Amino acid sequence: MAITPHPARTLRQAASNRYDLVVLANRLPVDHDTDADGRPCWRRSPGGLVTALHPIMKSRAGAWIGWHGRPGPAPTPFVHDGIHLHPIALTGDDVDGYYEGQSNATIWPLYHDAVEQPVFDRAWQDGYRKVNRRFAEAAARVAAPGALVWVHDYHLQLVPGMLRELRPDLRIGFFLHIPFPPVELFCQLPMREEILRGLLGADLVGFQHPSATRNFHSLAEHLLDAKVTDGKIWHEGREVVADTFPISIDVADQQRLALDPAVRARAAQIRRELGDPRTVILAVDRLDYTKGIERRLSAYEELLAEGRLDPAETVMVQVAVPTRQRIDQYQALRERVERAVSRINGDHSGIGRLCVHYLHRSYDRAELAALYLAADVMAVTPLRDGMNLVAKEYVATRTDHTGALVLSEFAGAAAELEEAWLVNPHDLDGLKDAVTDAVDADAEEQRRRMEPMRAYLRRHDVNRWATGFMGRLDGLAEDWSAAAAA
Ligand code: GDG
Repeated sequence: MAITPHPARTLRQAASNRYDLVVLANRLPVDHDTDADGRPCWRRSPGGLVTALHPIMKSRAGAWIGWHGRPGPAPTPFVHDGIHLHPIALTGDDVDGYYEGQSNATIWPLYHDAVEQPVFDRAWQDGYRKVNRRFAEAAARVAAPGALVWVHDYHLQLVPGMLRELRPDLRIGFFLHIPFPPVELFCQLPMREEILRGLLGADLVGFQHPSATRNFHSLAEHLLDAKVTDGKIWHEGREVVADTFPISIDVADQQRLALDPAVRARAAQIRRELGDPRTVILAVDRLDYTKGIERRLSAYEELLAEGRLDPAETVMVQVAVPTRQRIDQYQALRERVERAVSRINGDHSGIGRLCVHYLHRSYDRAELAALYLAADVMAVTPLRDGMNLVAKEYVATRTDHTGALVLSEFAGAAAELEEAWLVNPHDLDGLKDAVTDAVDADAEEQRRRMEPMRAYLRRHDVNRWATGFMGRLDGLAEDWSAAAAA
């Protein structure tokens, strides 16, 4: 992974340039790190968004605006790995109000079917407005005349509207990575109209799943009396297109990892370290209440207790990546999950033979790929999820068409990976049946399901997602220039 010294390589020119393509996301695509000599440096973040946008950002010499991850002053704009990075400063209060409060304790649970109670706090709303304005103003400063600006995710829903006021010449796209809720739920939001108007500041609004797009259309009709025809929303004399663009992964790169001899050797070693069980069931999630970790553990616990899974032959590996650890609901979830894991292990494990390996940490991509290779069954059971890239990564890793994916109907990925064992995670009996069916599936059944999913993914990789969205926005821009010239 490329490492650039920080901030010595800052390019002064980056601060003064104006860009034809500007991306805004809560986080910059780099993380603070230290190099081999202990000096601070930046390291490219592992996330899928970075991978997706990197080639386009490089070829179009784009700029990326985002938070650098620590409260306090922002570093000077700099270039990393060919992308111009413009850090946004967040104070400690901004982190509390905008990020942990309004974004992650209000909007996040509400947009995920309120599977946890959203918290409404007026001070957080002000923080959200203030930080969204900061992002919008930064974009207004660096975008070239007529530039394309692509705003990402639920943290920045006011930005399109704010930016349109500041710079009506820009073409603005917005993509929501998480679900968009039904009207009745959305309408709980005290900022509901402000957020909807913010989103409608974009020319193109993209969602992961057709149901999210439909919810957005209905909301515009319901709340603003907007006219919706053919996916276009007429709002304040403008046309806003809302459509579905399911995100994906870098399939070729995932396959490359899966075929790497070192990764394959590591997968074999993992199985040995787990005691060479007949069945390895794997789950990989951020430790988030939307991911259905507790339901999955309950299903596994009941299957062991009923003797439908043999604890001497079955191991579950649960990777639970630490996330949002300062938020109360996440601390409470961690306690509940850890209690459940120790209860299952107390009741069903033996000496040197754990039923659940619970790993509360993050892993690099190679180790994750080795885990995917080592797993007979991958259990992805969110209560609600925008897409779920882990499910796609598992399928892309299984180059020999073995393995079995149990996938929640409430993950966006279920609309595409239709051959998985699709489950309703709220239906514990259904979930248990799906897990045992997947455990018992023979090689032929595994191939029958895996082959079409792999073929689908090869055709729908992340590059197609990024170029599809950008191409659509570019196309809209061309339509308008032609209309203006006519
Ligand atoms: C949001 C939406 C939507 C996981 N553990 C480690 C690690 N990961 C990587 C995975 C995967 C990514 O993180 C997780 O993506 P998901 O899609 O599963 O979930 P969210 O983080 O909730 O993402 C989601 C996504 O945005 C994209 O639009 O699909 O619905 O909620 O790529 O491999 N990466 C590393 N170490 C880990 O331990 N490096």
